[in-house]
Parts: sequence; structure tokens; C-alpha cells
Amino acid sequence: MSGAAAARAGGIPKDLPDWTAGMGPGVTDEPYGAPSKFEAHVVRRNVEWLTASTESSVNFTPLQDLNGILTPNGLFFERHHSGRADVDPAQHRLVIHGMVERPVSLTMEDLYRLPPVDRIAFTECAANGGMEWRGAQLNGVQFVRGMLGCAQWTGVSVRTLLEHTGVRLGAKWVLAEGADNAALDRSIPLDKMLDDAVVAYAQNGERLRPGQGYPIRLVLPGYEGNMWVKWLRRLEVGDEPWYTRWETSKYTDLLPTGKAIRFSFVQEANSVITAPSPEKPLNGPGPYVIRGLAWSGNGRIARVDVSTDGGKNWVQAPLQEPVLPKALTRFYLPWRWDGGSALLQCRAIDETGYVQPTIEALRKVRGRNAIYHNNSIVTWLVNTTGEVENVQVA
Ligand SMILES: Nc1nc2c(c(=O)[nH]1)N[C@H]1C(S)=C(S)[C@@H](COP(=O)(O)O)O[C@H]1N2
Ligand SMILES: [Mo]
Repeated sequence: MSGAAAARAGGIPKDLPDWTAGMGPGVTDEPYGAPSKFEAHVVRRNVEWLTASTESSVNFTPLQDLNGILTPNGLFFERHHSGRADVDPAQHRLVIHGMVERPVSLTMEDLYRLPPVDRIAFTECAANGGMEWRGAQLNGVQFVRGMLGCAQWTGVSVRTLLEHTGVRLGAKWVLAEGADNAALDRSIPLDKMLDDAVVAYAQNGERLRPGQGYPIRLVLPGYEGNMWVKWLRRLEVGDEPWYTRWETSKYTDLLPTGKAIRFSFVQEANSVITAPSPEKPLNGPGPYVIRGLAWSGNGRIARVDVSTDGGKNWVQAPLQEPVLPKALTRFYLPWRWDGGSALLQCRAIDETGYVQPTIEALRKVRGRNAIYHNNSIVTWLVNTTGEVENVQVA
């Protein structure tokens, strides 16, 4: 349509708006760009009552407002145990020692001179969804599944680093330790480290943000976020796990019997509808698109099913390319809302054949007092007003 035709059709306002009537700022006012002011509501949020302090806390990614599979760096959720460390890369070192032939202390410059890899992978806190074990509690996709982000990570593969140092016979585990005040440390199987682990210095094209571990963090595709040590300063190779305080007190999955699951590193298949959602209500009957995300720490998403009647009937949702292993995957399903109430659900099936469970099925195994690894099906109740509510159905 031409401008004049659009104006006749009522498409252009009679009074020229400011942005058309005059010139905008030039190219020097904003050396590092920021989103439009009209997008000011798209921010990370925390839940005040969840943690005693904001230093040992979490903020959540606004999944409801994002598109595609990559999370903008400024909106990537943050989970810190002693606040966000502000590390000077010139002073920072990565020490690799223990059962290696040639221990090293690497500068950031040393790392940058090694051949890099780029890997797209999701990061998910093991506590994602953890507030929902006893019942639906938080009304929003941001809070129900927002301890989640996905980025293209660039850095040096741990395999390259360990080829450099050599690994002694009998080595089986690697301890990774952070330089923040929490000095978070976790034991990681050597096989995983040699498979696809990365010491990353960049995220989505730019250097890591301080909140994501600047200048370097460990990337462990498919594994729980806690093991992705930020502000990484040390890798120690050994023959057994260390059972650090993070492994024995926190980040342990307790069963109703009182026993603990010994190792539960992988984030199993999960999915959520990002719209319609509590933050994205419906505005009158008619055509909509059900938008969602699916992911699995065990590989690629093979299929996503969507239900509008609380899991009685399912239809397969088309997956949007790219469908990458251990990365967020998009699905879009056109849907006509008739104005009646509906129970929206999605469930992910990954390439291992694993099917995302219902909350009831998961509770049978894990009880109601579990904290971590709640990857159960999320249910949104669409009311006849178009409002959407987080509920759980048996
Ligand atoms: N050094 C250090 N690394 C850390 C943490 C921390 O507190 N200190 N938090 C961990 C937890 S629990 C999670 S879920 C992820 C979160 O990564 P993000 O903040 O980049 O989203 O970082 C992990 N790495
Ligand atoms: Mo976490």
C-alpha cells in the first residue's frame, strides 16, 4: 500500500507523530544500544519472599516476551550465592592441576590464543519449577520456568585444555571452582568434561556479562545450572568426586524415604507454553498462536504435544528449526479460541523417547517436599474472560 492509500484507509494518523515530523538522534548518542523504551516491561524479575537476601538469590528470564531460541544477554536469568563478582580479567587466572602431567595457570590471553568452539546450549537451574512441588504457586511463566536461558557460548573446549595438560591414568573426576565469595565448587565426571564442556568467555557474540561469570565460566550442556561454575578459577583433576558442600547439603535430590539420589546432573525433558500465559492473556475469541519452548538435557527434542483440554486430547505441534541438542527448541501451534475456558498444556518428548511427566507422576517418585528437578507438565487455565492462571490438574 502506498503512503497516500494507507492514509485514506486510516492507517496513518492525521497529525504526524514526532518520530515522523522531525529527525531522531544520530548515530553517536548510544554507543551500546538499548531496547526501545516501549519495551521497558521486558525485564528480569525476582520473587521477594523466595530468598532472605538479594545476594544469594535468583532473578528470572521474562520468557513470555522472548522470541526464537536465544536469550538476550541482558535478560539472562542470574543465580548467585554470594552476589555478582566483578572480576578483573587482567588479574584472573585459570589453574588446571591435580592428576595432570603439566599443571598450568592460564591468563585470559592464553585462553584466547587457543582454538575456540561455539556451542548453543540452554542453562537451567535445578530449582527451576521447584516452587511448584506442593501446588501451583507462582502465577507467571517467568516465575514458573524462568530460571532458564539459552545462548551461543564461545570458548575453549575442556578437551583442548586437558590435551594441553595431559591427564594421568585413573583420572575420573574434575573439580570446578569459582572465584566469587561463594567459591562454588562442583565435581564433574571427566567423561562429560571431555565430551562437550567448554570454558566460555563469550555469550551471544560478546564477552560474558558479569552476572554470567565474566571473564570465564564453565558450560556443561544438558547439566544442571549449578555445575556451570561462573568466574571459573580452578579445575582439579582427580580419581573420585569431592562431595563438596554444594553436593552434600544443597543441590541434592532427597527422596521421600530420606535417601538421596546420588547424581542427578542432567536436566530432563521439559517444556512450557509462553503465550497464552498468565502474562499474555487473550483479548477476545478468534485466531491465536500457542507459542512455547521445549528442551532436554539428554539431546534433541523429538516431538511436542499440545492439549487444550487438560491432557485428554493431544495434537502434535510443529517444531521450528533449528532443533539442536541440549538447546531450547521453539514450537508454534495456530489455535482458534472459542471464548470458552480451556486447560492448555504441552509435553516434550526427546530423542531418547523420554516423555515429560505429569506433576502427579513425578510426585509419586519424589514426594511433595522435593526442591529440585521439577520438569512436570505445566497447565494454564484460560478463563472465559481471557485471563490465564497457573493451575495443576490431576
Ligand atoms: N561461582 C559461581 N558459579 C555459579 C553460581 C554461583 O553462585 N557462583 N551459581 C550457579 C547456579 S545455582 C546456577 S543455576 C547457574 C546460573 O547461571 P546464570 O546466573 O548465568 O544464569 O550458575 C551457577 N554457577
Ligand atoms: Mo541453580
